[in-house]
Amino acid sequence: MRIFFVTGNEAKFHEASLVLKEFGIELMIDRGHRKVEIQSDNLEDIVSNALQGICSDNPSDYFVVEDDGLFINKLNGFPGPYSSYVYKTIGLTGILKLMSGVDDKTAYFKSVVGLCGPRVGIKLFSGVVYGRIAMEPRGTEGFGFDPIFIPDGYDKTFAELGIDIKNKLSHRARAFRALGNWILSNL
Ligand code: ITT
Ligand code: NA
Repeated sequence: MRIFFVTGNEAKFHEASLVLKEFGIELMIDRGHRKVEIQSDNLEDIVSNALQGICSDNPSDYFVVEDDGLFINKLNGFPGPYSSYVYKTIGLTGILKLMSGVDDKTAYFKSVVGLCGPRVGIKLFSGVVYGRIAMEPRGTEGFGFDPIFIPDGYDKTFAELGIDIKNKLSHRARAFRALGNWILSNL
């Protein structure tokens, strides 16, 4: 089975394809379609809306869209659904500044993955990884907020741990594993 992943983020694509490979599912990157993102504080709404347009135009193919957020507890879940914008504007240093002097550094990543296609309609899957914000950026692997996120059970950031460990426990790996399991038992 072949699925198109509509994303502009090659690193997300790479991580997701390694996970779906475990299920014998081939993921192809789709740079042609646009993931139209509505303004919403809900990752699920963003994903279903983005999928609707794509799938009604291409009813015989399978498509996946993913939206993520980094939710920092002491900041009431900020940046959450605004993570992409916040990453591009204030960036890692901006987040670290907001967190300086804050004792509770706990945070989590959430991924919502949506699938649409024949015999599916729209199905949503999610994954979460809990952890904390680092004191300073560390590590060179990964992307986005990886240099400042330390998953529970580790003392290193995702950017230090690398893709093999990240893909065992990340929000994305968990959401795509849920997708893979659903496909194996339903399609
Ligand atoms: P799409 O084209 O798929 O939308 P994107 O990079 O815009 O790709 P999102 O809007 O889903 O992705 O992601 C929101 C932000 O969260 C974005 O700035 C990423 O850098 C960051 N992010 C998402 N997953 C991450 C991960 O696994 N590690 C670090 N940062 C991540
Ligand atoms: Na995005």
